[in-house]
Amino acid sequence: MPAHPRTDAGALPDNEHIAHVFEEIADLLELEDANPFRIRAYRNAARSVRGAEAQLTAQIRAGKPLPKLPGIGADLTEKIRTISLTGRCPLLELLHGEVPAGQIELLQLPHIGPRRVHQLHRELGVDSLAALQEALRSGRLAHLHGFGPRLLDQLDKALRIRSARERRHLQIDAKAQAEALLNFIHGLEGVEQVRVAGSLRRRRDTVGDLDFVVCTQGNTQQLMNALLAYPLVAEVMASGATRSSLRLGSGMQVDVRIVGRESFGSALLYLTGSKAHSIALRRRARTLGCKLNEYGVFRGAEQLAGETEEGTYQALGLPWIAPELREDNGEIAAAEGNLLPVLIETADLCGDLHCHTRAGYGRNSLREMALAAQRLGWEYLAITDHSQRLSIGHGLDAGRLARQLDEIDRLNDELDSLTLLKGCEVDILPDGKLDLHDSILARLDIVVGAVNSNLQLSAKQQTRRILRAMDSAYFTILAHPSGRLLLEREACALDMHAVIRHARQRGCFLELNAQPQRLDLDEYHCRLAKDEGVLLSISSDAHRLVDFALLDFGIGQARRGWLERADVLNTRSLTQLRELLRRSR
Ligand code: DGT
Ligand code: CA
Ligand code: CA
Repeated sequence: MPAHPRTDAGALPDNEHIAHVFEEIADLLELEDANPFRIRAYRNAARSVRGAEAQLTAQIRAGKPLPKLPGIGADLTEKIRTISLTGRCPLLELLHGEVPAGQIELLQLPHIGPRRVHQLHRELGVDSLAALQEALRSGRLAHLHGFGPRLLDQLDKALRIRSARERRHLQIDAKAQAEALLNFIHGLEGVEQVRVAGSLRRRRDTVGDLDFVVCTQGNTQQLMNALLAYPLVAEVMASGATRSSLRLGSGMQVDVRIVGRESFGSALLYLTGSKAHSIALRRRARTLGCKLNEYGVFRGAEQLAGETEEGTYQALGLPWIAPELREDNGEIAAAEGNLLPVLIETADLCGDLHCHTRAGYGRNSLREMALAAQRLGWEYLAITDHSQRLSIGHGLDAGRLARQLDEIDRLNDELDSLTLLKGCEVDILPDGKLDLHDSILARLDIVVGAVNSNLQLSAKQQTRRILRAMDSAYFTILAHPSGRLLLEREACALDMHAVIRHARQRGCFLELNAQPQRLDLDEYHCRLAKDEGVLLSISSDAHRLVDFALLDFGIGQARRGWLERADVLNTRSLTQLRELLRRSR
């Protein structure tokens, strides 16, 4: 599944996008008590567009006539044309102006359609998320007809995820904003050094706020004033000569500390955290008869360290500890015993085992993907477009996959240093069967099995489903194992430990999907897989050339999971990889 259904600037509206617009129109019309026939027309149109064989926007932009679609007359054709050419739909914008904003927000919750929004309004006067939350908490919601315990539970979960989203940010979004501000601070007069600290430096999957440490030997107040003039600052919440808190226009909060050279390392250590790691370090300092704070390590009045992080750790009798490990999960003991892992780096990767081309949901051709991978210096790239089930016009059936395999053979003859591997992202059906026949799977080097539907099964059913899929002789890698979408969808109920153990028995592998919205496996299960001796594939799940760069996020997560080069499948040479894949059969 594409992890990012977000619309990026410049992307063409695809059929899914158009269908979604029509569905939203139908929902809003229903909220307005519009004519039922009109509402139904938009619902039918959505279904029709979704089922279309061709991409409508591409047809229109190529000047071709639209194919005949059931239920799409002149008026809807005109709307499709407008959406395709401008990305906008005036009717939808009009409706957005008419329907109360709170009701639109309610509509975006899962399991809440127009009828329930009406009911909430009519019977409880609820027409905003806040009012719904209140009704849920006070127990009033439970009295409403049709709002059983299961639905209440689901709503509670959805509301909690929403409020988490308001507070936290994807690492990729935090990183972009941090880099822009970092550049700005770099350019200010008197700045000797500036570093990002906090959870972003520890490369956590989501980030609450940004933390910066700035080093100057000059006047701190002057520097702070210059810093607060950053054009994207929306609000200064607190400000002093050496520390400030501000909010950017995006809503992101930023904490800034300015320190002198003698304390830069200790301030960086302190603000990088985590809090638990800092507390453990301070305890250690005390047992050594010293004191650790953001200014340095002190014995009495004497400063032993503080200028650098290395020096600060050293004064505590420890080697430098990578930020990704600083969670008080055994890293201090490991450091003490000189047993810190040598963490994996992006340069250790020899290839990527999960990506998509234009034949599936991707944007680029097979050849373009291959050449980009070759330029990255990789030895191999596995092409893994979706299998038929996700299709609705897109997934590969056996025939189209077979043609792609022939194309891979031809390209492999042409390519110098890169080898394309034959793969497929195959749906794991609800009963645990794979979505393609063994006769075609047998022709593949890699079968990336994925749960892309029925994510709500019970833990027992979901676990059984996945173990069964792994039992296929052709199964090689379990894609995005938990199914979570950060800030959007929680992980499936699943006995991950059982999945990991089964992978070891079967000799197959789990994926660490590097899409910033997935980062799935999480760090905890990465470490568990390592301990159980199951290799992970750090995969980009690229849908376009630039997505290969997303592997960095996967590497960050892998490092948080203590992974070393040897723990990762795609650090192996092609020969070693082929041997491991052969053994998994
Ligand atoms: P976040 O922003 O929620 O993603 O997570 P962090 O880890 O960036 O947390 P944040 O921004 O509250 O604080 C940044 C670092 O500053 C934190 O990792 C440790 C340090 N810090 C903040 N408040 C305290 C505190 O009350 N005590 C201690 N020891 N350290 C703190
Ligand atoms: Ca922070
Ligand atoms: Ca902070």
